[in-house]
Formats: sequence, C-alpha cells, structure tokens
Amino acid sequence: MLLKLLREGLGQLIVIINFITLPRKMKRSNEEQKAVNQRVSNMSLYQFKRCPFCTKTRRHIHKLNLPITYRDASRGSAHRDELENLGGQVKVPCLRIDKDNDTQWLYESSKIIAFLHQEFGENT
Ligand SMILES: N[C@@H](CCC(=O)N[C@@H](CS)C(=O)NCC(=O)O)C(=O)O
Repeated sequence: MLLKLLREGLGQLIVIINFITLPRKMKRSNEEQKAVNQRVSNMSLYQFKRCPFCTKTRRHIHKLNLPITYRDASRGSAHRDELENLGGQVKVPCLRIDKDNDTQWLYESSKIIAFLHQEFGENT
C-alpha cells in the first residue's frame, strides 16, 4: 500500500518535472510535417500516464513532433485488453504500428525511441 503510494507519487513528480522541462519540438516545413503526420497516423502508443518509461518515450515523441495517438492501458480499460490479447503482454510503453493488414507491437521504451529517431530524427 505504502509502496504503491510512493510509486504513484514519484510517477506524478516525474510527469510534472517532465512538463516543466519539455524539450523544444523539432521544426519542419509544412510539407514535411504533413508527410510525417500522415506516416504516424497508423501508430499509437499504449501507455500509463505515470509510468517513467512512458514519460521518457512521450518526451521523445514530443521532441520529434509526432502526433501519435496515446492509448491509456491502465487497469479495466479496453486498451489494456487489446494490448494483452493482440500484443501478447501487458507492458507499457508499447508502440502499435498498423500497416496494410499487419500489426506490429513494439515493446521496450529504448527500442521504441531508437525506432522513432531512426524514422523521424534529424538525420532522416
Ligand atoms: N524495460 C521496459 C520496462 C517497462 C515497464 O516495466 N513498464 C511497467 C509500467 S512502469 C509495466 O508495464 N508494468 C505492467 C503493469 O503494470 O501491469 C521499458 O523500458 O519499456
């Protein structure tokens, strides 16, 4: 109980510090941003608001200026069931990528961040 409260409090503190210190969004031309928006329209991030790994991932998404949909996978949510039944496990963050008739579920914050930088970073 105490541990849960401590974890929740720490998670909330991370959310606040993250908000105060948000990095600047990457700037692109209107045309480039439009193309990027289109490319991420089939992606969504399953996440918890107070999870530190999710906060870290959202920070990179913010910095890369990617309008990726966030899906709250907390207990009792339909998104949590989707994540478990379709993705294979309840672990956040998880990036869902729908392509043609295929869906890829990318787990692990470090892998998600590396993928997003590779696809949308400064050198792309
Ligand atoms: N190494 C993973 C750790 C992710 C992780 O531990 N996530 C926790 C939330 S902070 C989780 O999904 N726990 C499952 C649950 O709470 O049901 C990463 O970097 O993405």
